[in-house]
Amino acid sequence: MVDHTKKKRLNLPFVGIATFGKYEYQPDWSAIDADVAIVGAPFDFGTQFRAGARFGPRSIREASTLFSFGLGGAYEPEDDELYLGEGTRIVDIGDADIIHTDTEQSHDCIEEAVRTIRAAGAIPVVLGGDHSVNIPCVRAFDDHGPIHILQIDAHLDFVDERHGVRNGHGNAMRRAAEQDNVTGLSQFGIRNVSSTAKDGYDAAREMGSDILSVRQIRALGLDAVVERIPEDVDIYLTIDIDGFDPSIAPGTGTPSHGGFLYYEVLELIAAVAKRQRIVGIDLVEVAPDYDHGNITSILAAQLLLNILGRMLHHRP
Ligand SMILES: [Mn+2]
Repeated sequence: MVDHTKKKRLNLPFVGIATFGKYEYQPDWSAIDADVAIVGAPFDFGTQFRAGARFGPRSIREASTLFSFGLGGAYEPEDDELYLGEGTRIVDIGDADIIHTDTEQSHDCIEEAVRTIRAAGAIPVVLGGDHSVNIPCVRAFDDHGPIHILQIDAHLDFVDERHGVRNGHGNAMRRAAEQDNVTGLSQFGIRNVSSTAKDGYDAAREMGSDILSVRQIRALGLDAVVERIPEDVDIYLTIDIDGFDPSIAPGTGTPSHGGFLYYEVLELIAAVAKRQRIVGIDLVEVAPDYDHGNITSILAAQLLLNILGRMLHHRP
């Protein structure tokens, strides 16, 4: 009989505790020592249609184990490059605390998590949660130099207020645009009806936003689209999973047909990561209970790991 106590564990993706990518769990937020720190923001009281994104972080973590075969990194035959190889310093610090019914306290906890990661010198990657979690994330960058927001989304999320609500998932990009160090926004994938009315689009354009639909991006082509993003500024990336087509991302609260496919978004972000610094990321609106095949969470995990691989590989 083989003595398994002496054997190195194979540790297949379905074995063990599901941290993000099966990277180390660091529950001590005063001891973050990494290039990238993952934190969950399981908050969905900002939704105006189907809730459920509070279960996004757990679902994305579980899906992300698929990409943790322990092969010493992710070899990409198309690029002939090894991404996330030995020496990759990614940690999962768990979740921000969430206080039921209380948006302000919950957002404060998310902001504190992002500030803590930044103070440790790591790049924060936030797993939502609905898109309102972007509000405390961008706020936590208020002492950073100029940043440009790159948003992948079906919806503009540029509502000023509705019935006094200013921090729901339809307000996020408006709050970001109001912040002093946010110099502009690229809002890509925008289509169809959402909470933002025409006045919101007018305000966004006035406040420095470049709005492109999926069809406009396809007509322009990748290079022309990348050229439209200012080059001399750090990028904060916010990815709403509903920017993708519901045929590949059904597990979300407000699906909108006519969305992006996987490589359209990965190639765009990879080109940006090659050119300039991406200083923070949130990926939001994965609501896994609407998708029993879990392809939405797998998409989220695959996209994030491939973005991180390219960011760390091309790091200036
Ligand atoms: Mn959104």
